[in-house]
Amino acid sequence: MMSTPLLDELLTEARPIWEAMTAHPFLRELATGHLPRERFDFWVQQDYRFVQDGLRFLALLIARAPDEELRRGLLDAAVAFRNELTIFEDYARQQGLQLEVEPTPVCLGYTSFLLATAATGSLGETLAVLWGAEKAYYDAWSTVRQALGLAEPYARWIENWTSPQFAAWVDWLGAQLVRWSSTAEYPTLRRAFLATARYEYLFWDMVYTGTTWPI
Ligand code: MP5
Repeated sequence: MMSTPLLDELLTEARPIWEAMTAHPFLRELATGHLPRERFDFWVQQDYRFVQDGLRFLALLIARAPDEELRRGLLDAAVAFRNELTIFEDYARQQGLQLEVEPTPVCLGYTSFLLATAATGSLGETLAVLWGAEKAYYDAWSTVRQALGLAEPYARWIENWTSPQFAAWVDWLGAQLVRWSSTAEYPTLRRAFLATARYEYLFWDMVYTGTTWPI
């Protein structure tokens, strides 16, 4: 994985929440085969919503990308996101799981934060948020893979977020973040990255506890 002073600084500052995220009971129970299937299915439903809004976020970012290299890399990612939706849809079909669900407060909060950043944040801030979300999934699913390998029924998801192609995409994004941010905006980037790490933790916690709207 790529390492630069900026990326190291972001990860170092977020370390406590990052470690809590990768050690979350949802991931621990998933990795040891003890996660109740209904908890996993709840994650499937909410993450499907997340990826759908992730595509809208990417589209906003593509529209703002100042050069061809950034635009094309993000376009390739949009195709990958689109293909990822079929993993969720295939699973839902096999399990008879409904995917048309309302986003929970945490899911809605996180996706609203993403879309607001892409619409009104700086380019560097938006890349910091995207790199944070992708690196979080790479690290989270890598801990699952270390314990479980490519075990069913999770193999396609584990493979999706731990493959060499995904690792290369996360690295490329980190390089774009370094390329498109100035040292003057580092404090803003740190805040955006930390908020992303906190939302990543909250997302696992929300699906683990089943936290949704009160009524
Ligand atoms: C990702 C995700 C990774 N699917 N869900 C959350 C809550 N965070 C990050 O994004 P992608 O588009 O699936 O690679």
